[in-house]
Amino acid sequence: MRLYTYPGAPSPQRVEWLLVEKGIEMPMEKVDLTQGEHLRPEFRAKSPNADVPTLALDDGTFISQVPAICLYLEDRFPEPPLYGQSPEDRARVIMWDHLGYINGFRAVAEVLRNSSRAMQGRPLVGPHNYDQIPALVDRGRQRVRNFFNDFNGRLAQSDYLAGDFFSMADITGYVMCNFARWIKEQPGEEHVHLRAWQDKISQRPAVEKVIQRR
Ligand SMILES: N[C@@H](CCC(=O)N[C@@H](CS)C(=O)NCC(=O)O)C(=O)O
Repeated sequence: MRLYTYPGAPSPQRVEWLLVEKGIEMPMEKVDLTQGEHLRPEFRAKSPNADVPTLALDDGTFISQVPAICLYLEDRFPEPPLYGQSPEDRARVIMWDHLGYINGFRAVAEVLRNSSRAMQGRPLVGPHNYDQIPALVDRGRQRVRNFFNDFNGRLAQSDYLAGDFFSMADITGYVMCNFARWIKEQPGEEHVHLRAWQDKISQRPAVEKVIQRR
């Protein structure tokens, strides 16, 4: 197997973190997003949405999209589990993982990609170009603050996002809180539960290897 990645970008970080937790080693190949390498035909043949991470299997199959890659690796390398122990656990992990993606990642990206000059024409990930919509920047910032509020509320009730065990949902939630720094947003004093959870998760060795490495 081989992972196509871009170090420091939030979506690849989710998969790289899973690899560290499970002790899986594989070659990594950098796709330089700043040079548009992901939009070239050679890479688009591997990743239909022209995005990283993308996993190449030894039989020549390519899998893109973080949830598809992570669930594949969970099934192939079940220990330690990152989707819990039961069908109900798995469903709750996928639910909170997806909420971290849509309300965390997509909100930060809405701000970043509609305001950055470097991302002109690229407000949405994928093979197609669009115009930026500057009016989305303020709304995106509100969405990021609501993400912090809502996840703080969840963590007031639960030790980890999906229940009483560490999971892929915590990886995604933590990566997205960190991604928010790119637009100078961070949980505030009022987000007591979210910050306590961040402190707890930041003790994991994977954080130093994957998040603080850049
Ligand atoms: N929905 C995708 C999102 C992947 C994604 O957004 N990847 C970003 C890096 S974080 C990317 O490849 N961006 C390419 C671009 O900016 O055009 C997934 O879950 O894998």
